[in-house]
Order: sequence, then C-alpha cells, then structure tokens
Amino acid sequence: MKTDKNGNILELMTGDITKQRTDAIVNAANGSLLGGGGVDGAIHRAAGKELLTECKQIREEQLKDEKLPTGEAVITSGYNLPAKYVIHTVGPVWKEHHDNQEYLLANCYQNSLELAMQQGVSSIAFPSISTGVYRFPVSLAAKTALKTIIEFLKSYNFGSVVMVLFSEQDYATYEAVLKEKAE
Ligand code: AR6
Repeated sequence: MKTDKNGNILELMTGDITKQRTDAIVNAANGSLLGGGGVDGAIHRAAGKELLTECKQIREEQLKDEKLPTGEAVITSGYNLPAKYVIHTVGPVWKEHHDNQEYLLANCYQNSLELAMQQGVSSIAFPSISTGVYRFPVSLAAKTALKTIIEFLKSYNFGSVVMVLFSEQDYATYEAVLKEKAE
C-alpha cells in the first residue's frame, strides 16, 4: 500500500529490510549497539564486520561508553548493504517503561527521521520496532509508528518512508491502521 502525504510517499510492504535499496535503513538495536537477534542480527550479518567496528567506535567516542538511550538514534555507514546508511535506534521493551512506552517508541521514529534528514537522506526503510523480542503489541506499535511518520511527513519535504513488515499478519495490522488514518 502506497499513500501520498504532502508530496512525500509513505509505503507499507512485506519483505527483508536488509535488501532495501533506500538511502537508509533503520535497525531495531539494543543500547549496547553490539548486535543481537532479529532484525539487528540480520542487518549486522548482511552489512559485514565493519558495521560492528563503527558501532563500537560510536559507543566509545560519541556515547562515552554509555548505552544508547531508548528512543535515541545514531547513524553509521551501510557497508555491504544496498542502503548507504544504517540508523540504529533502541525501542522500548514492552512493560518496562509503563508510563511512557508509546512516547519512547514515537521518539525512535521521530529521532531516526530527523537524523536522516540532517544527513541528506530522502528515502528510508523502517522495521516494526519493538514488536519482536521487545514484545510491544503490533497494533499499538503500528498506531504509534504511523502517527509519528505521518506528522513528520506533513511538516517536511522529505521523500519516501517505507515500513518493511516481516509477516503478512504484521502487514495487515499496519494496513488497517493506515486505512483508518486515511479516512
Ligand atoms: N527485515 C524486516 N523485519 C525483520 C527482519 C528483517 N530481516 N528480521 C526480523 N524482523 P526484533 P525488537 C522483524 O526482535 O522487538 C534484537 O536482539 C520482526 O519480525 O528484531 O525491537 C536487538 O539486539 C519484528 O516484526 O526487534 C534487541 O536486543 C521486528 O522486525 C532486540 O532484538 C522487530 O523485531 C530488539 O527487539
């Protein structure tokens, strides 16, 4: 499904984010930035070892050995990926941040989009952040993600945003939310 938002494109598709030819892809990382399972593991495998080296460098230099806080984002090269950049963000773990988990998830999308724009990126692909290992309910995540992306696209002349869903079921959930918003 593809929609026009203020001259920008918002698209939903099923697929593997590591294959995306957008300028940037977003990684649902953890605060260590040292890799993990799920989409994080897939991105590190496809990008190659240099991605981990740059992530370690960011931990040391930019983050002074601290973890990347939930909702924040950093950018690296894409190395062997078709995408030029990887934007790493850390989603909230469901029920670990009771009061502000939707706000933190919205921050992941907002900060990733802002960082992308600063870097001159005009096409970006997101996975469904926090809805795997971090157990965020897909329907609430879809509402939060799409609301944040649409508000951003209404405010800026950005380009295109693709949500790459890993299952037909997730796609159907995101599609239902997007259709509701379009009404
Ligand atoms: N392309 C697109 N989506 C994918 C891919 C892929 N190749 N692989 C998985 N997904 P998760 P989280 C989907 O668990 O919940 C890691 O260990 C997956 O089906 O990757 O934010 C990190 O290091 C789900 O819909 O991320 C963290 O420790 C979505 O991506 C932790 O998991 C997100 O699932 C982060 O958990």
